[in-house]
Amino acid sequence: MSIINKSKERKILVLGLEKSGKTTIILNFIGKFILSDYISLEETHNPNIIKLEKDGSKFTIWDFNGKEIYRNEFLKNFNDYITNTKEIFYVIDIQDMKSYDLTFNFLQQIIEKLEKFAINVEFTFFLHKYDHNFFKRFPDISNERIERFIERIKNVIPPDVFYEIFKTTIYTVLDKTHVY
Ligand SMILES: Nc1nc2c(ncn2[C@@H]2O[C@H](COP(=O)(O)OP(=O)(O)OP(=O)(O)O)[C@@H](O)[C@H]2O)c(=O)[nH]1
Ligand SMILES: [Mg+2]
Repeated sequence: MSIINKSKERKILVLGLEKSGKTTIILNFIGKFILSDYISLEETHNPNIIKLEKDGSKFTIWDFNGKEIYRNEFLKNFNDYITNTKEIFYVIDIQDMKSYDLTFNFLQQIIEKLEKFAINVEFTFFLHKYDHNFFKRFPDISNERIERFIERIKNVIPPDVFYEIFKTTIYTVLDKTHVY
């Protein structure tokens, strides 16, 4: 794999199914911790491009809408979107087990395109909505399914592609205030 990224800005595409938490994660990334920003979230106007500077680096973040129509549009115009991309944030709603196959399928199609056009981008996977009470509501079996799903993801990524996998939830953004 070769090419891409001549630009100094770090271009990140944020992809995944609808309502998986992409915009939430971006708000978090840009340091917005105001609760009303999260509660009032609506589906993303596709794509929403956000420019920001963080820790001395410039970022351009492309926040996509995860509905099928927009996923197909993304795949159709893949070359236009992927130009200069350094990294893909891939967001998965870990609670939405019935959609595991669907999101895996979308990921697979993205990887096939990257391989076809010999483009190497880094991946960060967000196994999102990993809320603590989720595991209280579901027994161990859910954990096993998640582990199997993580293995599927690992197996589909080509060996020369750098990736990281994180378990995330908005509920760990906790502001602790000393009251006495
Ligand atoms: N339980 C739970 N809900 C979350 C978490 N993160 C986000 N949500 C909720 O999930 C819903 C969808 O979040 P968004 O960030 O709008 O999802 P999106 O992937 O940007 O959705 P589209 O733009 O429609 O593709 C919102 O109601 C969020 O409040 C989380 O960690 N746990
Ligand atoms: Mg969104």
